Amino acid sequence: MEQIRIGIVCYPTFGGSGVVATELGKALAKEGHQVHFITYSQPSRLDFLNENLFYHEVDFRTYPLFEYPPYELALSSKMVDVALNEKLDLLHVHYAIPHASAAYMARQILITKGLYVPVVTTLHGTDITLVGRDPSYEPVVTFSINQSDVVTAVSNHLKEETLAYFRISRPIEVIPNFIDLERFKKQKKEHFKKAICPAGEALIVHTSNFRKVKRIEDVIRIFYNIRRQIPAKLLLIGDGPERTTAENLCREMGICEDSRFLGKLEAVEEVLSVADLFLMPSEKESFGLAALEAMACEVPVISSDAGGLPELNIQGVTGFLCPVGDVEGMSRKALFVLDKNHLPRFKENALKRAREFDISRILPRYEELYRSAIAHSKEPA
Ligand code: GMT
Repeated sequence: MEQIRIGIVCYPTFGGSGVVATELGKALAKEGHQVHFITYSQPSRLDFLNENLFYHEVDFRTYPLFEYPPYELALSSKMVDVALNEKLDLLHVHYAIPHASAAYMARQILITKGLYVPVVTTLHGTDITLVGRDPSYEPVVTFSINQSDVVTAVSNHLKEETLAYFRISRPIEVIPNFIDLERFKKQKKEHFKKAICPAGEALIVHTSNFRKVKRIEDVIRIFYNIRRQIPAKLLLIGDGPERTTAENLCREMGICEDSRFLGKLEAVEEVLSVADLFLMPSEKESFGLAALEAMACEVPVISSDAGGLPELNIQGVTGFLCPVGDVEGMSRKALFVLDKNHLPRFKENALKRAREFDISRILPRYEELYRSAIAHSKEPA
């Protein structure tokens, strides 16, 4: 198999698109491809050594004239530099803003140097459903998607949303999020469960970046309803703008004793290993990677029916889906799943479903797409 030299651009933060990009890069490197991450800081999951993995930091200078340092220009320049020096075959950018337009600029500069480096753009969610639609970005987002050599979206729903809201002239291929079942699997952590749930309480977990779209308040209210009926504990993993509001709500509702905010925990799978139920009541969710991680650890999911969630969570099989904001419905369904006569079946189904998104099934699709983009780029114009 011929090695491909790939430049990956993503947000290095604790967030879905960055996680997908980093895990994809790691898996490609293990397959023997050479992967160059180009970001403004080390991606949080880029945590192991492999001879095929490289990291290039985008350093951007500020100047007294700049109220806003032009990150996108620095990123394009870095892409050009890495593409030339590392002889990249392809650039794969995750999250359209500003990565797709920065990649377009880099590709055009490289053309003037006699090189055509195709650009693959993966749309992840809020770059389309929220931020990208804003008139302050929309023309650039539309242009840079249309200028990409290949465009992928992480769910059918996201593809449809993209086609509905932007004038897209390119085909969009759907490649769903994936999971590394070697890492995300139920581990024996009984001592941990005993420490958190000493009286055998049900353990409810939520993971997110605590943005408004995640509806953290619904998580707290659903938990409140569950806890009124059965002994239960809540663990919240992650951090973000809505955390203070969520903490205040826990205080107001008198459930601080039974809920704990864990912050940006790296070993999410250890907590998921002892969880009984995962909550994802999001207002928007293009795929729901955090729910897939839970399912891989045998945790059923109660979610909203927003975005691409129905493409992952199967109604009555791996959990339940209710309309956005239906706290009462989600609470009732949560209690149904937590019933000891039902829980084992839901757990088993969650794992079964997660297996369908095993990275070994998804990786070849990206490799195929890369090869075809590279082959096309070599065809005479
Ligand atoms: O969930 C977030 O807000 C983070 C966001 C991101 O781009 O970093 O996640 C999006 O991409 C993930 C990976 O493709 C998807 O699994 C998430 O569903 C999607 N989030 C939203 O659409 C809100």
